[in-house]
Amino acid sequence: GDGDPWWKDAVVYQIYPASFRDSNGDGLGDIAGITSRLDHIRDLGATAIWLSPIFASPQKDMGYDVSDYRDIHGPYGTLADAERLIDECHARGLRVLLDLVVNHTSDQHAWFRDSRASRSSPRRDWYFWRDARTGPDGERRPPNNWASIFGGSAWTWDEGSQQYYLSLFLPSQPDLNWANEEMREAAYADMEFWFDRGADGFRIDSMNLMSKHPDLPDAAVTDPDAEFQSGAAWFASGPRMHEYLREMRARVLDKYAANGRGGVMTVGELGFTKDEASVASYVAAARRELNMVFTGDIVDMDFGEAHKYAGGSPFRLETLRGITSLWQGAMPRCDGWNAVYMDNHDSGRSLSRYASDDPRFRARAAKMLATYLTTLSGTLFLLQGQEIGMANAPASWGADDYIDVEASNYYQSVLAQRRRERHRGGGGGVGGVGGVGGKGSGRDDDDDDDDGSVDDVDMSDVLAQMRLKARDNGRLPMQWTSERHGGFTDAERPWMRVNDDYPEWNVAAQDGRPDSVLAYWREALALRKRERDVFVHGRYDMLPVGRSGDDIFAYTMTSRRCRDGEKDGGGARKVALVLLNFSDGERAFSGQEGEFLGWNKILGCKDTRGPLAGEGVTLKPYEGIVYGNW
Ligand code: ISL
Repeated sequence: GDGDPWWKDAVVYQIYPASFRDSNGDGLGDIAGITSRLDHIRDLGATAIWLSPIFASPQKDMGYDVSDYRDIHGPYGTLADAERLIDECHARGLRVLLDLVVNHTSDQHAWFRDSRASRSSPRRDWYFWRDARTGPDGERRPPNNWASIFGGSAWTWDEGSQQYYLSLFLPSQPDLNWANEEMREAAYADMEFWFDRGADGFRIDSMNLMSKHPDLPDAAVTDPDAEFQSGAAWFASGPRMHEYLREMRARVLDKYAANGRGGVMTVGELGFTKDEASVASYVAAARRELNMVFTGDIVDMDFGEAHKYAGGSPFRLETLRGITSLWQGAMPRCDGWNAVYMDNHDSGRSLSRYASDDPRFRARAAKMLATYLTTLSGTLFLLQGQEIGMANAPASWGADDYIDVEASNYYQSVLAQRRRERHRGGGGGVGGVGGVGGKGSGRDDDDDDDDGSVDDVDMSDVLAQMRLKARDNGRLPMQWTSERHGGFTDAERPWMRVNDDYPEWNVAAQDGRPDSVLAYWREALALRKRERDVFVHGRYDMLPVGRSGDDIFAYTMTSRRCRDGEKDGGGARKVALVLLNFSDGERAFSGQEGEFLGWNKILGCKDTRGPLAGEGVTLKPYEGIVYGNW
């Protein structure tokens, strides 16, 4: 209402189709399984779903390698199943976002098959083809020194046509050339295909990689030990990026403004560029590009300097405060809009990384993070399982239990490097191996033990990083019941191992229990909806650390409107005080000179007290509380 577009108030529930619910007993989640559990999503208080890719795909990167955007991955179901899912969502007031993966396709897509067929193919220019360079010994070298995001060179040699093609992710994910207008038109037509079937918007994968610098120049050498270098300066946010987005907006998105459901939305995945001005350049309303972006800086907070898994930086509340304050402040300044989230399918769970999944603290920590997310201004995104406090895989899991390409490739490249070093007789030499290693290689897992040690080299440090950040963690099957495999599947074996903790941590065990994480999320989302002027659309102000203490994140959210019925010239607004204890000890908070005195507790664990008294409040480990001045 109030003239706000629907997507500003949306609570988007991300579904990872392979891991949500298996309806036909083949061990893999599917579309009918999703449709069967929509009531759970609606009852939670979500208002939209985002489906990670469901399209036809050889699944080399779990569907982020699409071979036909107008068809469904066979094991997930049919086009009719997808249409029924969309209808069933709409019948429950849920909108549907699909995942638009058009920076690249699968190498099995008809477009790429055509493109690779010959140098004179009409679609040759839909991808990036370049001649080889010649190395010092006359050997064939890639056209530039860019590293693939998944390891190795960003270029793949094509024997048939004797040229390299650009593949920033896997060799089986060739990058599309958006400079080609026909290519763009084909992508727009596929978007329309889904809007015509009721889709309400897209999450746009690797959005700002769609324009590269046309010369594809060599990258500066930032890692002298690595064979290939990050080319992000040349392949991210290239010169035509904004032109493409405006064209997409005018040519496709605006046409669906009158779709009967308030139009369609976009959220772009923004990588590598995170400064305020460039984010604003994508989302400032007047620019008519995207509605919002995922900036990625919270998800990346604990990545290592040289590589996600190479060491890493432990969680620092100071960093989270800074990121939160930056974007909460920046979006009102540019008339843009935030995408508020901490979890997605590309890393570990925030509960395990930034709070605690220790059984002593887990439930309270999950509620505390829910308190953080549900009180901020923006469109809220949560990942399936977050609503019941699902956690990362346990430390007892071995390297073989991680099956995603990203961590597996990294693990194998470090293993190979350490073996080389060992056999050369050199000790030491651990750490970053950025771009080295076989990409897309199969796993060499013959001598891995369950504790992650292999017989000749110690890999426990890498395994510890995977335990925190491997993408597998965000992709573990949904835990519905205490039955075998958490009620995710009736098959003997799920496609991916279910977390060991499912007998205790599942939807059925929490449903109807007022002190559960699930009940807390429902309550928090109901509060967010009821007090949308305070939270969704409110003004954020951080309390200085000097007043909150190092371990408490404290901020206020102030309603954008004056309180109903106030006659005093409109000075009085609703204000909420949010207190989040990110430590495993008790922490005291008190206002200054009577500030916040008598404010009522409006959200918090059942056993916390309120209203806020003169002597302040002592927060339990990982406790979150919200007080209101009403
Ligand atoms: O996963 C990452 C870090 O762990 C990112 O670097 C990620 O690869 C990047 O954000 C792009 O992600 C998206 O496109 C990829 C796909 O593998 C991811 O799942 C997707 O979210 C390629 O399509």
